[in-house]
Amino acid sequence: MSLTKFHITEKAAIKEYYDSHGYVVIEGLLNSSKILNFLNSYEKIKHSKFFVFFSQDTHLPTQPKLTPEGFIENSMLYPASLKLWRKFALSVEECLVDESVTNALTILSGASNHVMMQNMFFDKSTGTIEHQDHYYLDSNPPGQMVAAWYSLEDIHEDAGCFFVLPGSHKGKVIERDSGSNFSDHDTFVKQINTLIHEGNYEYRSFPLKKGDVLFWHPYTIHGAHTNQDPRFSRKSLTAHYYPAHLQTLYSRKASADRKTAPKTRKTVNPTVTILGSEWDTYVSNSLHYLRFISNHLRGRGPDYDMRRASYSEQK
Ligand SMILES: O=C(O)CCC(=O)C(=O)O
Ligand SMILES: [Fe+2]
Repeated sequence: MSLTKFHITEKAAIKEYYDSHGYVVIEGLLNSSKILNFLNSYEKIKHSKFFVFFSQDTHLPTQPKLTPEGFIENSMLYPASLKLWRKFALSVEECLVDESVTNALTILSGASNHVMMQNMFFDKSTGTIEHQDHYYLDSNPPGQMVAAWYSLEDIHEDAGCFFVLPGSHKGKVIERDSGSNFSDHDTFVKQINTLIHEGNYEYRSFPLKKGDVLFWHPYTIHGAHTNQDPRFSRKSLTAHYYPAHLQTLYSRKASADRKTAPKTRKTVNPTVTILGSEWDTYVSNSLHYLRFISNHLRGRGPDYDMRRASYSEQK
């Protein structure tokens, strides 16, 4: 099936498609020199004995484990905050705040300034379970966050493609009990499966081309298929942004009570900041090392897991 893609100049059509389907693809949005710069710095860190990152799929601090084909098994959470690895973190940031991307965000959100609240890197598909991002993070008022999935290579159909369930953003939204610290995650996974069953939604997969970017709504159900052929990587970045005049949902109670704006840091693009101060990035990056060692000594497991292989009833 051919995929509908837009050019960044088709502003009205982009917004209309996003509002009605809950996602939109803009082709060739990210230029290849930024992608190349990222891939070069990635090749360096992935072979480092000292590189520790927080794994997005298993929710644990991890060292790169390479497949026989040379791809990192785990996905990275917050690669733009790994400031102990400056060049790598900067190369991620330069992709995620590219002017072409912020132009697209403005078309979708109507805002001229945005805050990036999360980012991820996948070398290969980790088979992400079906979910609505709203359960994990969103803007406050909710529903205004915009997520983006960046294709860093031509993605093969068997690479474990990212997928969305078009129109699912218009259905029921599953809320998180914000005090639960994700202890209701298993219930959430079941509730999403019920929604999919009841809504009889189509799964639309995206074997996108290098530089294409897919934007989706925080209520849209999405995930990724399991890799079907270990020769194919699925190099991709993702990021979640909210309009700068709004707040974040589920923000820590203390800062919500004080009504203080969350700390943010500047980026190379004046219209985007990133949640968390410069100092926070060094602290969190250093904590990955401490937690990595302490988990190793205590045999501690994750709070929750994003891989479909960990949920036996998932396909
Ligand atoms: O790329 C994936 O496998 C999942 C990414 C995702 O769900 C997200 O960034 O919100
Ligand atoms: Fe997601």
